[in-house]
Amino acid sequence: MKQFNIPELGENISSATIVKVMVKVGDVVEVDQTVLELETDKATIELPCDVSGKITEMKVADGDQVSIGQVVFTLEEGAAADTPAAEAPAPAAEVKEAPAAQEKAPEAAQPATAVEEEKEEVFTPAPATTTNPPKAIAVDNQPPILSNAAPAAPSVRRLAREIGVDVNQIKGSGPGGRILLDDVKAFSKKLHEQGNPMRQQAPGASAPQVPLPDFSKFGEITVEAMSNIRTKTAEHLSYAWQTIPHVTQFDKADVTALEAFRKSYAKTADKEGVKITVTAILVKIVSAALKKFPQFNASVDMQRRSIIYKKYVNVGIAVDTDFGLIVPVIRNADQMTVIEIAREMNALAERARNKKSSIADMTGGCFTISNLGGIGGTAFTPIVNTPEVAILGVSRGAIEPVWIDGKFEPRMMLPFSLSYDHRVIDGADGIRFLRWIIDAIENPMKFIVEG
Ligand code: CAO
Repeated sequence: MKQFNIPELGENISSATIVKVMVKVGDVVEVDQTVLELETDKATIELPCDVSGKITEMKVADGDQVSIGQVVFTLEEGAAADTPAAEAPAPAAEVKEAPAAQEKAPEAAQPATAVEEEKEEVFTPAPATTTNPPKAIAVDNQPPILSNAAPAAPSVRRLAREIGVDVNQIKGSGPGGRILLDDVKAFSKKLHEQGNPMRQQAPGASAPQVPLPDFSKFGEITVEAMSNIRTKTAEHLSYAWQTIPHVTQFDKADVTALEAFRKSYAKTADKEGVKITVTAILVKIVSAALKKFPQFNASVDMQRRSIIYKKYVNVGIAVDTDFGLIVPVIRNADQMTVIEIAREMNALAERARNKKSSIADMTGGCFTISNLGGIGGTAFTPIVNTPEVAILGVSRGAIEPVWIDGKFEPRMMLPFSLSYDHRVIDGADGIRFLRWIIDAIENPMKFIVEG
């Protein structure tokens, strides 16, 4: 009898949530067949099987929190499948059509008492969730401290999150101090009796739930459950917005010469099988800027009153996908040529859009670039991707009249919006950093000398 276990998913990843179990008891699985869709706080991953055989026992279900090494199912070698091909489980694409309903199913099917029996949750580090232990929240940008996680089942955490209660403030009445659903309800009631629902809000927790009006009174509506990625994005951005004092500075670079070069170089790049886009060039320049201005390649640890400076340069790229915003990371971008960056960026974006990102693709970022210019816009205020301390937004390049040597000249101008964490970066540094980037774009020779 063999078994399939949750493999290592990447550095600092100790657990994940099962979005979908794609096989069932009686199925014959092959090596490399996708058997689970897993989600960490960074990515959704389709997990291939590394063993083959007939599944004899399934030990997990949709929505379970699983840890590295945990047994997923057991198999018997060389046995025939129980189910004829026509009755085989729904293919991945079909299953994917109704993620929300599938995620909710196990919880809805269980009575409250059964939910209380759930297995102890192995808490997933997720910097943005309301389930962060209080100490972790106080640390601001730091990921939660695992050992401090309140003992509570996933359904209990979910209820707390949904009604805007910080589970870590609740004293559990269950065995070993375990927090039960009733504890959450009683805690919430007490807070409301005290007349200040805001008291339950730890820094970074999402806003308390204010009852919504019945919109259907005003017209037709449809209601969709949030996907896991959308939920995580919402929590992460709320956390960043509430903990980081944001400043955004705007400026423009004259990219006329850069655009002319891109056009002239297109054929050569073609031979390399890549397209040199503005984003790829920006990754290169930003990587050099991060070395020149280390306070932009940092994280804040308010608990220890310290700033962590990184000697490595990993640049995250915001990628727009059908299922939401994903930020894959180009590792050691400072050591790559623009061609290598372009190639890596394409590969990462493609994997992200096909839901094939690995954990390594999604972690370890130092700074993020969000280029919305391919779509449009003149400026925006990007939210810092905590625990990073700055993000560069790029809007649409356009030809503008620029006053040069006593006359207007048509120049291609690229707008930038740099947001940063004012706790560690002062305004003067912010504009120095942005001006250095613009200078490097406009004077590539200076960049070669200094960058
Ligand atoms: N101004 C004008 N044109 C731009 C531009 C800009 N700032 N940035 C890109 N373009 C152009 C490109 O040159 C290309 O045009 P051509 O096909 O004529 O050469 C076209 O727009 C498409 O570019 P691209 O998207 O294929 O390539 P990219 O490397 O510039 O960008 C990526 C890659 C992954 C950043 C982009 O595809 C993307 O997903 N952007 C959205 C990011 C996002 O969602 N940010 C929001 C985060 S906060 O919610």
